[in-house]
Amino acid sequence: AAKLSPENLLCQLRDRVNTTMVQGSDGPFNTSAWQRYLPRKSLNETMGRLERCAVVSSAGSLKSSHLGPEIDSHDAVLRFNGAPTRGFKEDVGEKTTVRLVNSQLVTVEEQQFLTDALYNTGILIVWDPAPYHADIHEWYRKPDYKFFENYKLYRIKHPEQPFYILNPKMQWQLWDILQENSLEHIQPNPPSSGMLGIVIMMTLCDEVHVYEFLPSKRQTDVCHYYQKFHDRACTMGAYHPLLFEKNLVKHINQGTDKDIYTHGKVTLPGFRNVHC
Ligand code: NCC
Repeated sequence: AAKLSPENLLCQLRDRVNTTMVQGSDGPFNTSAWQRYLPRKSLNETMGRLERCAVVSSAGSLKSSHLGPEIDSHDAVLRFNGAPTRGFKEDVGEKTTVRLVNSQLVTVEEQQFLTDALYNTGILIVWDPAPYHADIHEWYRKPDYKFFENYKLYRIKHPEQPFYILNPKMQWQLWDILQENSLEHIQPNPPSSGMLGIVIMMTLCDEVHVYEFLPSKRQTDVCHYYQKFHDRACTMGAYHPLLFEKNLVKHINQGTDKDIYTHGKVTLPGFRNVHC
């Protein structure tokens, strides 16, 4: 695989990754039973036009970063899964515009998705690992986690909070680009929530700053900034092709290496600002 130039790679991402949310007109969701649950407005309409956006990874290296005020200065902030802000404002900020959660979190009882108030702010998006390039019907019959029931329960409990289901096709469109631009064979598992969230924000915003996805000088084996748990795989990847995701993001970074080293900060253009 020949490495593409950063400009070319951005064009590939812009043109081949179709980031959409499941809509009432999509295949198996095209029933009156589903119409009541899916948000009426598109994600674009709900979010409006955004200039500067931040994506905050959950990495342990955010601890003692003092990045909170900088993160909160953005028009919109995306966070992942159960990453809290309460008690961590100083390092990660307190604004949450979008929270991207995986289907395991929504499904598994112990995660308390239906009851923890952490999930009640901002726009929610859930994604589920679909079989490689499966069509939406096949995925609907066999999701990785059976999250649909809890999705509906959450919607009944919080009807005013926008809550989208990420169309599963985008994860493999993105994976194909990761594979084409890597010298090694990548295991056929979908990209991490982190990588998906970055691409979602690139579709919505003029400019995206990503924090501690590429680790700074604070790099640590501590998995999350909000837990004591140590595991190297959190940063390097085990199930998800994290290392390949990070190489790709490094390649298209428009910020400086110093920004990565001191702030764990990457600057990416929104797709509106990518001209091919
Ligand atoms: O840990 P997780 O990810 O929720 O982290 C969100 C994203 O932040 C980036 N990250 C995280 C830690 C770290 N040290 N370095 C990082 O770069 C990654 O991009 C990551 O995607 C996930 O991707 O959904 C994941 O979810 C967890 C877990 O399911 C949720 O936290 C809910 O409890 C997975 N962990 C386990 O299943 C044990 C993780 O593998 C992937």
